[in-house]
Parts: sequence; C-alpha cells; structure tokens
Amino acid sequence: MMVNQPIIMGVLNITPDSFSDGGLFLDSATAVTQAQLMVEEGAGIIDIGGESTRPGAPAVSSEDELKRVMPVIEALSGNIDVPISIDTSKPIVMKEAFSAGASIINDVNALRADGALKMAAELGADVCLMHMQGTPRTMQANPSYDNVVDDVKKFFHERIAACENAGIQLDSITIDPGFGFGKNLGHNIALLKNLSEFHDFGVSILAGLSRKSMIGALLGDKDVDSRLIGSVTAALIAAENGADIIRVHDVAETKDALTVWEQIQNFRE
Ligand code: PT1
Repeated sequence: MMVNQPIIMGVLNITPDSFSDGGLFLDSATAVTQAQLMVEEGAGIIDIGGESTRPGAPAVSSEDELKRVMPVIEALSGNIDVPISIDTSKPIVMKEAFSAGASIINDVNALRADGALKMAAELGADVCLMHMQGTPRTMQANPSYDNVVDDVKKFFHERIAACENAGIQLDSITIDPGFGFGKNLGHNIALLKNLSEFHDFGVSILAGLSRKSMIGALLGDKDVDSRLIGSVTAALIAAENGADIIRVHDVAETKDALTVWEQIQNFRE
C-alpha cells in the first residue's frame, strides 16, 4: 500500500497581534504574495483568519474580523490554485468568506456558535471541527480532563453527530484535537502520541502544532522564533500517526520533511 504525505495547510494570518507573524500581513497585496509563495512551496490549502485564537487573545467583533479577511480573500480568489479555508467561528464571516471564494470552514469552536452548523450546511462547506476546552482568553488557566484522549473523542462523537443531523456528510468533515487549546503539555503529548485513534470516526484528521508553546516547552522554553525544527519534527510525528492535513507557518521546510517521509514509507526492496 502506497501512502501519501499529508496536505499542508499554510497559515495566512491577518491579525495585527497574530502570535508569530506579528502583523506582517495586514495589507492584501502582501498577503497575496505570501499565499502564492506558500502554494509554490507546497501548500495545498491556504488558511485565512482574522481573529487570533492563541492563548490570552481577546475576542474580535464580526465587523473587525470581516474588515481584516474580506479584502484578502477577494484579492486571493482567482489568484491561487488551492482551496481557501476561513478560520472563524462566526456564521456571518463564514457566509461572506464563501461569497468571496472560500470553500472550507476551519472552526476552532467546532460549529458550536448559534447558527454556525446551519450556515455550514447551507454553504455546502467542508468543515474542520477543532476541540477546545474553554475560550482562548482563559483556556490555559487550568486545563483538566479525566482522560484527555477519551474526553476529546467523546466531544468529536457529539459534534460529528450534530453535523450529520444538520446535513453535513462525513466526507466533508475533518477533526482536529486542538493542540494548545485548553491543554497542558502532558495533554498535548498524549493527543499527538495517540492521534491515530481519531481515525475511528472515519473522517480526516488535521494537526496544528506549528510554533506553539508546547514545542517551546519541550525545548526548554525556546521562544517562538526558535521553534522551526521542533515544529517540523512534530509535523512528521503527526504524519506518522495518521494526520491527513497539517497546519503550518513554515511550508517549504515542512514539505521537505514530509517528502522524505513519504518516500521512505513507500520504499520496497
Ligand atoms: C489549530 C489552530 C487553528 N491553531 C486549527 N485551527 C491556531 N484547525 C489557529 C500556543 O500554545 O491548531 N487547528 N487556528 C493558533 N492557535 C494557537 C494555540 C496558537 C496555541 C498558539 C498556541 O502557543
């Protein structure tokens, strides 16, 4: 059996406080150039978000989120050959983003907001359901689980059922354990080590580990600018454990690692 390397989702953040790109992509011309570069480097999806969801980040109004993402989606659509995902929890942002050319909803809140399930179904969207305990503002205060893998699986069981009830089919659904979203280091490691268990649902798996504090912590508290090799290593472990999509900032470096991995996997004497 031949294996394929996971699809790389390249992160294009447009938030002025985005945790590792610090407001680099506020201008849509720059954003388009950056997205095109990521596609050349091997990204198969471009993820656009106008609300930072890193630990401690404040909530953003729909108006501000739309002001950030819409010019970029409009500038991008027609200018890149890969699908655009919109990283949002708000139905109005989903709707406007799709009208401008987005085709995937990446929701860190797993379509739990009022009207989000219905909107995703109406749009005929592919959806990524991410697990988060708490909210970005407070989630790292005291994350707690009986058994993190079982608890997150239970959450997906419920959210996948809710999607199916709303008319979203299994083959349109991806699940994501939400590394760093209401999880301590041990929780994050348990989820990565046991990632393949999430295939029990018969849907695709996404892993987002890029530049996160868990990588810094594993490296003796390295800061965000020094997490590249740790992030690529974590991406490779996610691939080994069955991730179908990997969300990253450093596309070219991740692509090389996954390309080597794929060829070794498929080698037969
Ligand atoms: C993710 C993800 C995301 N992560 C999906 N979407 C972020 N599907 C935004 C830290 O611990 O993993 N999956 N959208 C970014 N969020 C974080 C969270 C950034 C935690 C940093 C940390 O440093």
